[in-house]
Amino acid sequence: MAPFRTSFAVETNRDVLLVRVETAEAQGWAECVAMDSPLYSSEYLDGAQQVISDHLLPRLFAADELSGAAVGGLLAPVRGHRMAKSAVETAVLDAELRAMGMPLSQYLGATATEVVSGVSVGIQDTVPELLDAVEEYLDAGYARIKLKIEPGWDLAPVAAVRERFGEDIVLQVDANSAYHRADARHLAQLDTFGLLLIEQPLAEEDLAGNVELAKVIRTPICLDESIVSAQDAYEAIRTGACAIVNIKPGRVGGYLESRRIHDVCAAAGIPVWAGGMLETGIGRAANLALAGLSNFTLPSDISASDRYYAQDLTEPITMTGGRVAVPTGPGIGIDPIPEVVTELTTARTVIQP
Ligand code: OSB
Ligand code: MG
Repeated sequence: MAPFRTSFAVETNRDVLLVRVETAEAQGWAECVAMDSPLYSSEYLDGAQQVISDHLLPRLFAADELSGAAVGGLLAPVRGHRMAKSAVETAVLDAELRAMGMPLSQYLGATATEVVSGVSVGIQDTVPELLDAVEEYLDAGYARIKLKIEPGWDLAPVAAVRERFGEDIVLQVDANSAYHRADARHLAQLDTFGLLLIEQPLAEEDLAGNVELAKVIRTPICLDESIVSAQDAYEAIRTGACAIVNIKPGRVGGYLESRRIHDVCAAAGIPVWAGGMLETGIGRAANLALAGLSNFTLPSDISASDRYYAQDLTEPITMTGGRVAVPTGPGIGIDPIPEVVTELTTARTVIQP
């Protein structure tokens, strides 16, 4: 993949953990979005793999009956590890829905047939390189541009993009928690650029900091890392810590918790959009199903497969006219291409009851 730089890391290769569940009726697939190192959040790939094998699956094997809806309760005694839990729950749900012939979108209650597609643009070495990258995505048809920012790469790149592409492009920024409360006045200078939102300006734990920040800046604050449950979303909204929520199923423990967050936000009049974690087609397809819910009113970080991957694990997900179609097949609605998975597989573990 093309290198993707954020305030927390540079990603040039992605090791992907796929979970495949086999039941008597069907098989189900899911992608674990944990990254190599615990820099975006505390979870990381090897840890996720270990907690799935040693702590999550034994709890499912011990259950008399299993359904996607039951997984959350069975895994609740295990603290945290939401990305790992999400992968397990989604694979079980996918198998169940494939056996029933029901798309995940329908199961979740989604009605949209396509989703407005935005693209996340990493931190570049120079502003001209950034402008080239943004131009390429706008030419491709992406409906919204998100710029990764960090101290030293914020006002100037945003100003340059506005200057070059005008007021009409939909633009937002993501700090991945790189700023502090003391940076409020600095961040307020972003207000002149008409940004749709600023994502996760402060530390994951500093919910109250956003309440303070919101008194100083006019750009709406959207939370990503800080929201790991529906309860968090409720609390952030109640206290005024955010005006918008980014929902990532991995971060919050799965698609069912994602739907609860969607519902909490909808009830409070808070718009949501689907975040991304550089997923392959497996994770991307499931995110599309979720993003078809009615309160996903802002463009999502669900771009085409070719934004990151020359060769996806599935048939490529494509974007046309700034939109990506919600899959219509049963379950997540997409399958890994066996030869591609075989070729790229570096390790495989079979865990049985
Ligand atoms: O903060 O939204 C984020 C990628 C990896 C980890 C965190 C984030 C991101 C992105 C890219 O912004 C989203 C995508 O295109 O998948
Ligand atoms: Mg983010």
